[in-house]
Amino acid sequence: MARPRVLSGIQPTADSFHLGNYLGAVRQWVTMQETHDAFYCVVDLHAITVPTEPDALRRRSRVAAAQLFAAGLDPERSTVFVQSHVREHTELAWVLICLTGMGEAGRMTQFKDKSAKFGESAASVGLFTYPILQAADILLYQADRVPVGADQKQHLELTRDLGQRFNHRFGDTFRLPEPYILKEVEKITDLQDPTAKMSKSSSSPAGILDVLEQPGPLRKKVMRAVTDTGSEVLFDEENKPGISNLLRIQSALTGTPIPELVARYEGQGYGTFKKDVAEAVAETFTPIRERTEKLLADEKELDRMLAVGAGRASAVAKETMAQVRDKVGFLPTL
Ligand code: AQP
Repeated sequence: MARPRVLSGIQPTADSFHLGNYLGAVRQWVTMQETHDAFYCVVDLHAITVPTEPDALRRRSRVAAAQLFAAGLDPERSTVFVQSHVREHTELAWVLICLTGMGEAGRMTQFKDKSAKFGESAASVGLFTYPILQAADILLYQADRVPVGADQKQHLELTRDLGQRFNHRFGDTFRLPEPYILKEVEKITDLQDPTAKMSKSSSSPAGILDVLEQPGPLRKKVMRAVTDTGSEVLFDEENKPGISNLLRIQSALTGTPIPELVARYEGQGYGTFKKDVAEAVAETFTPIRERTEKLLADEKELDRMLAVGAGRASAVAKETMAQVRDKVGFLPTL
């Protein structure tokens, strides 16, 4: 039987992924390549929904791709590609935009959060239609599962709605994808503001743990993470959001269940616990950083790997798009 298909994407919006991206998404991607027909993309078209310098975009797209391979994606088993290399993403997005109601798009909370930064009228139309492009990314590949963090739940609901609407109006075309969200790591929070999600664009440098950061600064940041009053290491999201976030991180990185960690650090205070978290973060990130640096040292080879991914992705995307064109009523090109 054919393996279920997985599709996910990540934005090249910073010079490094952070711990939230890694635990909430990339680590699942690596695991899922063992059991799924895997498609993963660096979503550069999404990145330009906010003002972006061309040189920064080029650099960050390569850095993002290199980190994906360095984190364990195997180019033989996973199709890793850059979104803008496959033209069908924008083409399908347009068709889906025409099926989306203004009110429906206006309910997307990520747009509200992100546009608040510029003021809603200064935000681009691209930022407004971001979730529809995301729906196109997913539907184009007939994905069964989409591993993401909790912040993407609403966008996946829109994806299913649009897929269903298209199928209903034009006949069965798209597979409806299920989100794949690991509860334990669905929202890694900012070290300085443990109620907010750790985010490339909105966390302060002290609140974010970057995959490509050196072990020294990483350790320092964990040791300086905002903790809560009291001194006991307990999992209590409401009263101890800082310690609870660190417990979630430590549990995910070491594979130790949270109750076991709580028992281990009983009576030891925050210091010992934080030191161990810092160690686990540095140990996880160091080999990924080293492999990323190696991959970036040979840009030609990295670009070649991405071209192979784009070729495989295009073959699938073209097939879906041919059906869509015909069903919508576009004339064939002779
Ligand atoms: N803090 C987080 N905890 C768990 N998962 C997270 N993800 C992001 N932050 C966390 C997941 O990472 C994947 C890729 O994210 P993205 O690049 O599409 O951008 P995002 O979700 O908007 O993340 P950022 O860091 O906040 O980026 P910017 O600042 O560029 O918008 C997604 O699966 C996401 O759920």
